[in-house]
Amino acid sequence: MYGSDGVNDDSERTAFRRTEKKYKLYYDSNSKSSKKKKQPRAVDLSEVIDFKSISESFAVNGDLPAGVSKLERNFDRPVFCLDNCPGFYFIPASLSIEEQCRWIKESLVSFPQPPNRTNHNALYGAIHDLFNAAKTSQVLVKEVTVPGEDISNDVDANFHNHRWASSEEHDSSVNGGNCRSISASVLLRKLRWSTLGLQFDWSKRCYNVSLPHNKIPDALCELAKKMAAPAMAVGEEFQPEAAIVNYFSSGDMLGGHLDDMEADWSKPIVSMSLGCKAIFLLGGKSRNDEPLAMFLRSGDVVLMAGEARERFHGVPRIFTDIENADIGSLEKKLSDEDDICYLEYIKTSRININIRQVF
Ligand SMILES: O=C(O)CCC(=O)C(=O)O
Repeated sequence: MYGSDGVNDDSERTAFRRTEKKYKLYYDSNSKSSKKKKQPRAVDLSEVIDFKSISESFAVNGDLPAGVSKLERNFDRPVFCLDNCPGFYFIPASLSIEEQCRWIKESLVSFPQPPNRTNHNALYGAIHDLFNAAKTSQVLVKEVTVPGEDISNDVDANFHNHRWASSEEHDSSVNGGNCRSISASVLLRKLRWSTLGLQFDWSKRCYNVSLPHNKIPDALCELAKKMAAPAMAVGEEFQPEAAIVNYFSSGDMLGGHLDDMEADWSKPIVSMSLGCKAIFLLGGKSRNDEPLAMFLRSGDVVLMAGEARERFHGVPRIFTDIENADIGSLEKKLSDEDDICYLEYIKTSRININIRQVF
């Protein structure tokens, strides 16, 4: 799902691709070659819909721009809709700062814990306690126990028999024996997704109900049920059965796609944004349809249900620079010594938790 930096032949072929390219992070070519810090290429953001300012002016004078309306439904904050996109709902600043901090921490500490799977499973097997290991500068070590084994020819790169070791311990074992290692902080930076509840099998693009899994934590279920309400038929309750947590760092993007593996598309996907600001593209049923671009900030919730689920969507850009990341309140809230490790991560990252009813 993550796009690469490479500009390939069909990169300009569809309207969706062209818009992705417009907003994607590129560095100015002349600053790349110099010794100076690379500068992101300037991009025109004037066409990006900003629901924060829409919400602020709506609160002051009740005005809304053409094409945007407020859902006439009892909810504890304004829910905005796009007139040309039934089933799409935007709830700006829906999560309190406390909720944002809580779910950032859970996303880093508990969501990647087995039996939940992450992108690291394929290469390293199940990894326990990744965030704490990164915090304490641990390295993941695989000891090669078979005498005479040639590591370089070992095609099975799985670290299934791994353990965490301190750097010093690791250094001494390197001196004395045969082992491979990777630091926890590198693995944390390379964490791209984790899955909660029913586990999604990316290779087959389907839910694999036979994979071991835990239920989605109750508190997240309750939150998702509450947030889903504007998109649910009156009297029906959303049933959270699976969630995908996406982790983005600077330069990462989520290419245009559909989420089409759930049985009942009338049920919403509840999508929560945490950390650095991003651009979200909402396209049409074909990649040839021109997508709308909108900002997603920490605490925003998006619902996609019914017809909106047939629309291509993606995230071409996250902003990690101080002026644009828009995480001032999070920075304040996470400034205690105990929370610095979370702050360090989220200052240059974005997390998206999207929760689904599968059946
Ligand atoms: O990161 C986001 O806001 C969107 C995530 C998404 O579209 C997905 O995981 O299917």
